[in-house]
Amino acid sequence: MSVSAATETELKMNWDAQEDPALSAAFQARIDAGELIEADDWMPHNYRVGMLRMSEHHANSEIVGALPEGEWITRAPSLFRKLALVAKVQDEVGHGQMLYRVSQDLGKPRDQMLRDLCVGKTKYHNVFNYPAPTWADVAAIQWLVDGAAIMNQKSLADGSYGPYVRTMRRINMEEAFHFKSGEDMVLTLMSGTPRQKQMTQEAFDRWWGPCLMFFGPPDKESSKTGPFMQWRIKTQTNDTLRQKFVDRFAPAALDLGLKIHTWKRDAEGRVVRDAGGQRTVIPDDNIRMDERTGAWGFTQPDWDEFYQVIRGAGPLNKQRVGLRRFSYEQGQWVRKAVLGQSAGLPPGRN
Ligand code: FAQ
Repeated sequence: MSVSAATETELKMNWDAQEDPALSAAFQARIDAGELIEADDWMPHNYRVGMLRMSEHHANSEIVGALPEGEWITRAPSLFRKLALVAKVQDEVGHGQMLYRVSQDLGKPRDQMLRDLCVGKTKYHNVFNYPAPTWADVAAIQWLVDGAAIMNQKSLADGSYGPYVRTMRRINMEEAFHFKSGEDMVLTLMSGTPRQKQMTQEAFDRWWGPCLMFFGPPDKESSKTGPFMQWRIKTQTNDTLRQKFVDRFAPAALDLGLKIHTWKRDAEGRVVRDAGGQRTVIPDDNIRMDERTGAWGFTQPDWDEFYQVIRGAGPLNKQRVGLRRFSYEQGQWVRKAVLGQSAGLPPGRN
């Protein structure tokens, strides 16, 4: 069996769409009054498509996001950590299921979403395209990635689309457990042997930059922040959330004894690569608190890397999408059987 991109439903933004002015004004008045929009309410085409894109991107991220940590279930260092990790990975997949349900109600069939993900037609979060080579990476993911997710999702829980807002409230409660578990794991490792501390520093270096990118491109490059904020699909800009993340995690990392690094740049601020494409790690000298504002300075991540990763050329994009595709193909006979269609045999048994 091969998976092809879906063609049935093409839901695209259309900024030339002519909406009924009276309905649009009434819709905006409801948003401005802080009301929640429900699935069967009238909504402008671009609100529906924008909300669907966000919710589908989020659903995709949850199920692909289960993969880097899922790889560690059989290698967890103790039964206690293994049980916590199994529960965590199961939570993330469950979040994906809830978010696909929210997305379906906005007009895109679930099977189409799964197929679009399998062929790279739709996106998922940049962070899940990186390897997790050590147990300290699992700790860094639960501390930093879940920490970033909570920060973003708390702001999304103040949004305008009822089904997504209610899902965010539920998900955020579960993410808080993941974050606490990550904090405990990082603390344990940083209280351990010199080798464990070194391993944690290396993992932190791998995840700090991708987590800065987690909140999306700088505001000046973000095409959707303007309209999304007007409709309260987003309630804070990418740069505001990134700054909050740094204010929360830079001092916490330093307190734990971690160092914050960045890449060496040229005079124009571009990241320097050697002939083999390698970058040089240097201390981030901008990491300090502005006593006047309380905000922490930091060096921007490598935005060229961000765009490469979200366009499908990150370190593990092919493997992550390939595994989703494999699992979609393996499960096809089960989906058919559930629907009462002729299911045939599982792959490899015919
Ligand atoms: N990665 O104009 P903007 C989790 C794309 S779940 C990939 O700023 P927007 C739990 C963006 O789609 C994490 N692509 O876009 C967990 C757009 O592409 P387009 C998932 C990104 O929509 C933890 C283009 O760049 N959370 O972590 C990223 O206003 C551990 C231009 O960007 C959500 O999805 C990115 N980081 O803002 C699970 C939350 N950033 O449409 C397992 C909901 C931007 O032009 C383990 N989503 N892009 O093709 C959002 O908050 C927003 O959609 C943003 C992007 C912030 C992602």
